[in-house]
Amino acid sequence: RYAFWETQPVSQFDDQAAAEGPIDAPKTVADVRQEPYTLPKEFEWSTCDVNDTKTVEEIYQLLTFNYVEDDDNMFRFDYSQDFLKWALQPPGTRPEWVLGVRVASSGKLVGFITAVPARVRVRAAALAMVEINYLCVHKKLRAKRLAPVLIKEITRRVNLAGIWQAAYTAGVVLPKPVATATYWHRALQPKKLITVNFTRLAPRMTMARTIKLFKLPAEPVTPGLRPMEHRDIPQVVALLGVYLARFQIAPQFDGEDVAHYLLPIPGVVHSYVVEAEGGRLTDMLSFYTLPSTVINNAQHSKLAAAFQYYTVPAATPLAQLMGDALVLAHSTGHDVFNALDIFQNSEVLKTLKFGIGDGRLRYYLYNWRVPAELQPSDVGLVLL
Ligand code: NHW
Ligand code: EN5
Repeated sequence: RYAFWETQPVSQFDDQAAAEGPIDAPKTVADVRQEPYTLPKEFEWSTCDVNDTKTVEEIYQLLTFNYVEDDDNMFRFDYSQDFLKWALQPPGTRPEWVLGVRVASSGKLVGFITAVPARVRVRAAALAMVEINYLCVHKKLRAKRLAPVLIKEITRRVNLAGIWQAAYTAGVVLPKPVATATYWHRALQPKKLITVNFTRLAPRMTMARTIKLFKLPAEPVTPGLRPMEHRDIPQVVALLGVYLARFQIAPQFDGEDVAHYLLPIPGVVHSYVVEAEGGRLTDMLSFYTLPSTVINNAQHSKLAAAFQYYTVPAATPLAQLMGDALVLAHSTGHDVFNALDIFQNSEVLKTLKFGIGDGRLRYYLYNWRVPAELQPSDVGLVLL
């Protein structure tokens, strides 16, 4: 059934109880194959420099036309070039982990996969990992077994740095999810969402009543809420450290990580802190901008989605913080706010008028076994 994944050090569906921890026998960098894996002869490997304007444009084009779609092929993610440059260069980035496949004769980019370093805690174990993302094969080259070669080559390149575990998410079912999360959606521009068939007018609802139902205030309600700044980094590290400790799987962010992943970047990542008397930060919220192409619609070609990122409720209730995130996403031009049922979100999604989506997001670990599948509420990790 899974000709490739059965050969990999991942939990299998029929795994009998085994000890928590690595699946492969321990290795050293000296054990790692030195030569790149062999591609079919018409293709070649290409390390992609995202700071090169031409290269990032090529990556953007490949993903915009060939990356993830919903189950009915109505929307396709449209990660911006600024987003990709941000997501692919966190602290500790290695250039050889932005891996492309090109057609040898023309140089056309037709395959892609990336790894970024991350410290991720899985239950009691803090692991030096990579996060794998942006696996993509051009639509015309599907089902030719290129994906397994991309995965093996990025694994080799990561292993050469002495890293043996990875975390990744996917909509599809593979051996074997560590958790399965569900997407929820909160309409910010209901009329547009209905026009593009992202959602439908509810039975016995008029457009006017729908617009009123989803109307949001112009300003957030939390006193002291303001955009995050550089000087906030130490306090944000502390807030996140305390909060993420509750989850069974969560990143461990240091100051450099927080600076990279959370300082606001216009049109990419939006982060706000709640400042109390004396400059003490009590809570934070963040979301990122990830538009989708609307695949076949006469009126609109893009959908502007905001995705919940890291949110830390402490002095402010989660429902209020998330409510303010909706207000801020609305006022910055987003059409919909998406969140998963991870963190403590399940407690607030319905109250905030989120509706359940048709998409699932499975969380996976490479070369790490957990004793049992986790609940979405055990997950404190967001991959971009
Ligand atoms: S999930 C998004 C993945 N990308 C897309 O869905 C874009 C649209 N689709 C495509 O581009 C986020 C192609 O359909 C892809 C497959 C490239 C997906 N993950 O080449 P073949 C990520 O980026 C397996 C893993 O013939 P294709 C996370 C499939 O089950 N495996 O198919 C990425 C089959 O294996 P099997 C996937 O359609 C994590 C084999 O690929 C997969 O032309 C990567 C078929 O290959 C997916 N999303 O290309 C793993 N989709 O066993 C990282 C299909 O069933 C692991 N497959 O025979 C860790 C590595 C690092 C470790 C370091 C210690
Ligand atoms: C790597 N970082 O399925 C991630 N999106 O629900 C890669 N559905 O937008 C893997 N089908 O439910 C990502 N509207 C996997 C996700 C792939 C994309 C995906 C889903 C998530 C989605 C929308 C549109 C569905 C169109 C038809 C959806 C209904 C929402 C509605 C909101 C208002 C209240 C009722 C429900």
